[in-house]
Amino acid sequence: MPSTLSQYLSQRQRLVNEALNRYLPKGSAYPPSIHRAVRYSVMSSGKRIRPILALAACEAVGGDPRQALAAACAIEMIHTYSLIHDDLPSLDDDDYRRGRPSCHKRFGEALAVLAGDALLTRSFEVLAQANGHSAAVHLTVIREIAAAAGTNGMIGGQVVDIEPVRGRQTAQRLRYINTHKTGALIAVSVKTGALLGGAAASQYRRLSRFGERIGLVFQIVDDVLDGDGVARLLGVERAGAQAQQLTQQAVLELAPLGVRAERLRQLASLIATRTA
Ligand code: GRG
Repeated sequence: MPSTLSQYLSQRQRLVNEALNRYLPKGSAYPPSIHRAVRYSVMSSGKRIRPILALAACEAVGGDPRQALAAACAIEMIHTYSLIHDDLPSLDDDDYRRGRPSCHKRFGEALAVLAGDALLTRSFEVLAQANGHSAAVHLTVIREIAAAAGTNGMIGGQVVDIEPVRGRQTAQRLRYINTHKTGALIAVSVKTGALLGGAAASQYRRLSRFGERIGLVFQIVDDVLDGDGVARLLGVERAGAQAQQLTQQAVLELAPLGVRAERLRQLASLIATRTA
């Protein structure tokens, strides 16, 4: 392994940030207000965990990470749109995001709604332009990402999350929220990298299971950090143990991929042990 994990993460964040900068309209492009709002939210201190997972999954099946770069950026655009909309007064009403005022606090509510819409639209424009793959792979990637972002994925999870709970919260309902609201976009990041790296069918199945598990771990850890969701239902200790067990199961899926999957193993452990 040529570099430490933290060097690898910085190098990958730089690669993703440079590509995002290229894929987004310039701040001066007409009408500048929306492009400034879009750039303000995207070009901030996000960890870029989803695009980095996509690039690592591409490498894990022997692909060149550049093959997955455009799609990885498209996923980060969708993620950023979800954060902008989630922060709106009608949803979480958050004043701060990524260490600075949220998009609607800085640009007003109307532009924040439109910035989210613009990012979702731009992400599919970038996906449709990404070349160098067969039409079949290209279409599968677009379909998988759309499904992960829609009502059978992130939006579905968000809707169940905001609905009032009638009676007792159940583990089944929380599992749905966690696998859909946050898990789906993380899982599809891994699937996208695998598809664009030319994964064989068995590798794709294994990486899909890996992605689904670490996607769920990501949200369980979020719940543990916030004392919310699964952590409130099961207690912090049992929720933590569940996250650990899922991470072990996820990493076991990578065994046949050998050393090429080492970064994915490290990313899984980072997701399981993150403290922020
Ligand atoms: C409103 C369309 C819509 C969807 C909302 C994913 C989501 C669904 C909302 C995000 C709200 C949230 C804070 C969820 C908890 C988990 C999560 C996605 C945290 C933020 O992701 P990180 O930690 O953030 O990867 P950075 O800033 O590093 O990109």
